[in-house]
Amino acid sequence: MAILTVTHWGAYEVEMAGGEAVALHPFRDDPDPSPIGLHMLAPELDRLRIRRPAIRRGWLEGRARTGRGREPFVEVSWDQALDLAAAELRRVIGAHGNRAIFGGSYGWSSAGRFHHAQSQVHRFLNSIGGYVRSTDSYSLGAARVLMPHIVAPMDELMARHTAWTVLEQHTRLFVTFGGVPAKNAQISQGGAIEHRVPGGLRRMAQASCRFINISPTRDDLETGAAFEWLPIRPNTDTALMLALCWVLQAERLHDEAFLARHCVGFDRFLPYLTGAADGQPKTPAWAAPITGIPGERIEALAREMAAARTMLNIAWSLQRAHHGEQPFWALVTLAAMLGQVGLPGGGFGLGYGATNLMGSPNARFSGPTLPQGHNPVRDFIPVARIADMLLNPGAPFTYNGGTHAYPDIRLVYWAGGNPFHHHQDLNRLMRAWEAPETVVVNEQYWTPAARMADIVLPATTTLEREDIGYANRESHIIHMPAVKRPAGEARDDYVIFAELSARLGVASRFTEGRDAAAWLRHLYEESRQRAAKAGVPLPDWDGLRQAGLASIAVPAAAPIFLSEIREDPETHALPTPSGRIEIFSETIAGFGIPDCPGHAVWRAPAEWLGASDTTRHPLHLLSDQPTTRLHSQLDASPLSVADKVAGRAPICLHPKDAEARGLVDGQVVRVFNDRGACLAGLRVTDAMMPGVARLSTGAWFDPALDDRGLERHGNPNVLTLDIGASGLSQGCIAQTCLVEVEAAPADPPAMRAHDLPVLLPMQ
Ligand SMILES: Nc1nc2c(c(=O)[nH]1)N[C@H]1C(S)=C(S)[C@@H](COP(=O)(O)OP(=O)(O)OC[C@H]3O[C@@H](n4cnc5c(=O)[nH]c(N)nc54)[C@H](O)[C@@H]3O)O[C@H]1N2
Ligand SMILES: Nc1nc2c(c(=O)[nH]1)N[C@H]1C(S)=C(S)[C@@H](COP(=O)(O)OP(=O)(O)OC[C@H]3O[C@@H](n4cnc5c(=O)[nH]c(N)nc54)[C@H](O)[C@@H]3O)O[C@H]1N2
Ligand SMILES: [Mo]
Repeated sequence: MAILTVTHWGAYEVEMAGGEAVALHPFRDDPDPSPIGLHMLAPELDRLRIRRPAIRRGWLEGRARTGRGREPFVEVSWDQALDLAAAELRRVIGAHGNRAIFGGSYGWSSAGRFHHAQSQVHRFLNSIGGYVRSTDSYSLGAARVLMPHIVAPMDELMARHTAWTVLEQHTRLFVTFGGVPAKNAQISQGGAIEHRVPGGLRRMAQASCRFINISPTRDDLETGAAFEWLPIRPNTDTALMLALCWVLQAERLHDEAFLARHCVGFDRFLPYLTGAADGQPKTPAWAAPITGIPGERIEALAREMAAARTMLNIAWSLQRAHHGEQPFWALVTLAAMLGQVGLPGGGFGLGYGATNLMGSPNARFSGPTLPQGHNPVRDFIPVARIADMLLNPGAPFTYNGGTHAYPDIRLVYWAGGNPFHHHQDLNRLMRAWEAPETVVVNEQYWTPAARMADIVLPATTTLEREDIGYANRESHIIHMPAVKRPAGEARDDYVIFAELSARLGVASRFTEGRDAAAWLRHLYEESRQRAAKAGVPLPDWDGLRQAGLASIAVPAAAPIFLSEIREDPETHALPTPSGRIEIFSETIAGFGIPDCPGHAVWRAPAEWLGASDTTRHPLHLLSDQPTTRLHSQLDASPLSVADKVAGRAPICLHPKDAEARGLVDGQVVRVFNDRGACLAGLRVTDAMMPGVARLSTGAWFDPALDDRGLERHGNPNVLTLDIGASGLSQGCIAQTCLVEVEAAPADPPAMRAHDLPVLLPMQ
């Protein structure tokens, strides 16, 4: 029996020698294993581990709030670190209440279900009286708020996508906005065990499904066959979708019966579409100069969609943009007008390719999760409003129809995320980060977030602790034994929080008298009962530990997205106010939010290629997800480092854009706008649309603190814009960003993100 471990990017077989893991190999049942995990034992990663608890010197000596990210750390014993952290939590709660603790702690952490850092930190903070939380995600900020109003909550929709086997059989035209990037489908939250997307796409192409990729980048689709690429200006897809809708109604190709039976509000949308409401018909001739796609192609495309079994797909990145609600709403509107929603292989998909989940057929049940307890604190922020919160305590913000106020935060606790990876406008976040009195971070590696903390507590990795691997609709549930001794003095997050709870007098509330082994058995057995109810037999805990894994059944009928509504829209009402698809939402219209009215609309984003003045920053920067890692995780691994250009993150430009600037492939460039500047390594490729630059996320933030403004590694978030998608969702808008690129200064400064901070012994 193989020893297995599970990561978000896949399961791996662990080769052991002398009781320790020595190598990792692809899981034999995975048809398309990801290379990301093969390097987890690399010495390049091991040297970046945090080995002892560490306290920033200025904080230790006088609680100084400046100096984060600049000062050395003093290494201390666990008892000293835990005593300091517990005393600080007690002080802040005593002086300001639990409303002064921000514990949103957004981030992906690791895959195992018990040692899931967010669940651990939330449970801990709840057991000491609560914390300010964050809502939604960076992934789906706009969609998570919009979709429940118009179709259903995102989690529900994601888990019910039409299976690849059905697409293969029935879909004749697959039109995707933003590709189906196989690089992204390497992962699934909790662990992509059987990678199905590359095979699914290949089999669809072999079954002669025609693909059209509408995207600023060609290479986010690979089907093994030729496909049509329609390059589109970033952030303009809504205009294109509206024009497609316009052609359908002008040519009476829209499905009036479907609209009448399954939707509400088409009549309220129609006057906007035809221009009766605002004097501007949303014709192909109107959309062509906005999108860069010829009007005749738009017209023909609408007819092609109406003539074939058509699946419309949209990448999540489209809603990670200013007015990001609109492309999702317009897509649903377009799919409703085509009337194929709920038919095998027709309708719409929300991110085939964004993760391995969509289109996976295995049975669904709720897996093991650590209960988080009760949070009595009502204050929250939409997740991407963290800098606003820290900079403007007390200021109002709108969210999903309500008006709220930013809390006054004195202590930030982070475990399992990297805000200096994920947030926009990092120079602004650096300023905001000086506001809290104390920042505590549990981390495995000396990441940018760990380096920006005051109290750093070293956490174990997946390989160093026993856990359970499980993800929604994956093929297996997997026992993950500890296969390695912890690095240095690293402890499990669970042990760290149990120790802090004991110091704060709530040990039994946090642990319920269980150690990690007892929790694993308890959580697994609870989940096994839920699985049994869903018709999925699983072995008991001892059985799973012995076998290493158990497979999860594939039900006889493969999922067909929303097919039940076609049977009977009354019995299978959607969880919207009307029970139907809402092309017009009375609820959203009733909120009276100027930048998000009651139906899909085109609104120009704050920055785009059609803006009235693009002379200083003429390139649209896309910061998509990286191919060789998950976000900032494992950035120092050999796989990730091999993809860099001249030691910096690669920035892709079209040959014409490179030539116009006198730049050549392989050189170091400076990417800049008024918010910041970074160095990057130039990669020239005709997979880009002219005018568009791509700098994937995840290069560890490497600010030259002596020379404010120049980031040395290629982290796109020194350039991105930190405003909300709209007053409805306040979602992250990383994809709305203009920049310019020029040659880097001679002798550019060396990249230092993978150096260790200065670590001093306790005097
Ligand atoms: N410009 C731009 N920015 C973006 C995006 C974009 O498209 N463009 N995308 C956004 C999106 S969709 C997302 S989801 C975010 C991702 O942002 P994050 O999820 O914050 O990024 P990760 O690098 O995955 O951070 C996870 C951290 O948890 C740590 N960790 C892992 N396991 C454990 C553990 O067991 N215990 C502890 N204590 N720590 C652990 C890892 O070392 C790592 O530092 O980024 C967002 N940022
Ligand atoms: N390897 C790897 N996989 C990942 C992740 C990772 O870090 N690494 N992160 C995971 C996470 S947390 C998430 S949320 C998902 C994110 O999934 P997505 O948000 O879908 O992924 P992105 O890579 O940001 O963007 C997908 C494609 O959209 C295109 N695009 C960008 N803007 C536009 C636009 O305005 N119009 C059109 N038509 N296309 C556009 C980009 O060119 C890109 O190729 O990925 C997940 N998968
Ligand atoms: Mo995400």
